[in-house]
Amino acid sequence: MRQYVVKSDSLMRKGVDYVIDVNPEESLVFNTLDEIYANVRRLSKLIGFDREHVFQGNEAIGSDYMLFKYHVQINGFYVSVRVVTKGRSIVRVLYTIPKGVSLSLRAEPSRYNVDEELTVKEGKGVRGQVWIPYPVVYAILGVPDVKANEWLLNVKGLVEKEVSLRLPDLYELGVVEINVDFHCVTGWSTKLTFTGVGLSKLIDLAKPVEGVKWVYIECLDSYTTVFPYSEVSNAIVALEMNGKPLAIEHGYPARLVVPTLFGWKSAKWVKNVVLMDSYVDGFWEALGYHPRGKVEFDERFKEV
Ligand SMILES: Nc1nc2c(c(=O)[nH]1)N[C@H]1C(S)=C(S)[C@@H](COP(=O)(O)O)O[C@H]1N2
Ligand SMILES: [Mo]
Repeated sequence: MRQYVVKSDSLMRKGVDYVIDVNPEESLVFNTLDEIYANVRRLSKLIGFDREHVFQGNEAIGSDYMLFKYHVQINGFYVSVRVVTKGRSIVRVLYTIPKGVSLSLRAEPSRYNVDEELTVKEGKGVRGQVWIPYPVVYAILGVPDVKANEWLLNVKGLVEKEVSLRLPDLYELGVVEINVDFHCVTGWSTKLTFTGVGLSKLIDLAKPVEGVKWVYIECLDSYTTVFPYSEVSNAIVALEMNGKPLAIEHGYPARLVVPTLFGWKSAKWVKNVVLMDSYVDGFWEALGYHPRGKVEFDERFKEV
């Protein structure tokens, strides 16, 4: 088993000090809820966390994964325990440790090898999605207070010159309209039309330097996410949805749309596009979700 400490600025916003990401490595097979519990308690004890876990519920994530949730109360704080299963095996256990809880757990700094995660793919296609007529609104860190006049979209990181654009500047770059199948990792899909500027157009203005591998996104609500640089050609900075300016809850003034990747990569209220040469978790990635999230490979959770 490997257990890593994971930190994320956006999780901090939710009062989470750090996450412990446990990858059991050996195959932990279960048939009943009791067996999941017993396996997870055993892993918990191995990291020095010997407390009763209270079962909260579970949900299907696509057709291959289930997410079982437990919590443990410590001095009035909740440690949440998220157990990712695939078929009849436990693939990951994630503990979110809130600020204010002092625990000394056995975990090491992350040595997560993201390159390993991106290899070995057998494009089996997306599975377990249900089509719905309109997208469900998510705002895990709340809908931010947007001042469109002051808003700037910045391209920074490994660039020759940082670029900052206002909303009218984006329209001046020229917009395109795309019809997309939008897939949320939790299992719904919907058809949408977006109007916006190709992300590569913005990035070209900033003249990226050699060696960029990842795009890290920071939003007004402190939400963050990340995806491979090679996906930029599929992405747009959307300003309109279904022919109307983005509604505030859908990301006004601008959101990313990366139709080849699951919905959590399509960050709303986007503020900074940061080009990087190495991988850093965003909000959901720190909670076990996939670094790439490619729909055609059904990439929902980290597995290595
Ligand atoms: N800033 C921000 N962007 C976000 C999210 C969020 O909570 N905050 N949720 C993501 C998820 S999980 C999905 S599926 C889509 C949903 O887009 P919608 O809220 O416009 O339907 O937004 C993504 N972008
Ligand atoms: Mo989602």
